[in-house]
Amino acid sequence: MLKIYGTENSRAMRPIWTAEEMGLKYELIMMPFPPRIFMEDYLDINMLGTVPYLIDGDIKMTESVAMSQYLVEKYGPTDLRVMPDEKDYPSYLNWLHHADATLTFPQTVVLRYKYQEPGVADAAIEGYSRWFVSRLKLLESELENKKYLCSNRFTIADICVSYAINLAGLLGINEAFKPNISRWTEMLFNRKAFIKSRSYKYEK
Ligand SMILES: N[C@@H](CCC(=O)N[C@@H](CS)C(=O)NCC(=O)O)C(=O)O
Repeated sequence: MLKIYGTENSRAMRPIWTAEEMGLKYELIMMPFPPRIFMEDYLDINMLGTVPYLIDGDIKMTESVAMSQYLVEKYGPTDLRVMPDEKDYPSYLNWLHHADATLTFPQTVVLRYKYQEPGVADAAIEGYSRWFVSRLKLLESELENKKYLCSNRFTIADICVSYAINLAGLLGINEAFKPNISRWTEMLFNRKAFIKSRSYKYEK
């Protein structure tokens, strides 16, 4: 059976939310954060110590966006996927990559120096928060006249990109909540599958 390792509010929400939307059966292992410190055995499973980690038979994956993409492609058909013959396919690919490579990346620096190593690089918190917010220009303008990012329907592009806004809320980066982004995430974060994906907790 499909197995996902995660921690609360981490990027694991991307594959979990995707699996929930699709009604897939999966085993979820919730751990304390960061697992490389609080659950050292986890390094025997995923040598990077990062979450999420997905196992499906012989398949092992360490990238959250790729996991969402894998689930829709392997276990579809589903409207969550944009097909290569659709007009928005290149934009879909761009948003999937933008989600982690451009948006979540600066947030990782904020998380690290605000909560994991306070006092070590305080200036990076403010600098990388500002950098993240300035990178939201593209998303805010894309959502000007759109309900969803691609193909006029809810897809994993919405899941993967909006995770960064959820994280911004947790990190206290309130400037992220620009008008179009706020309207869009209010709708997305009311979905049953999102609420479920955020409800999973680590229990000792
Ligand atoms: N690009 C990877 C990044 C994975 C990653 O760095 N996850 C964070 C949590 S959201 C993590 O595991 N941090 C803890 C650590 O680095 O020890 C992805 O999208 O899954």
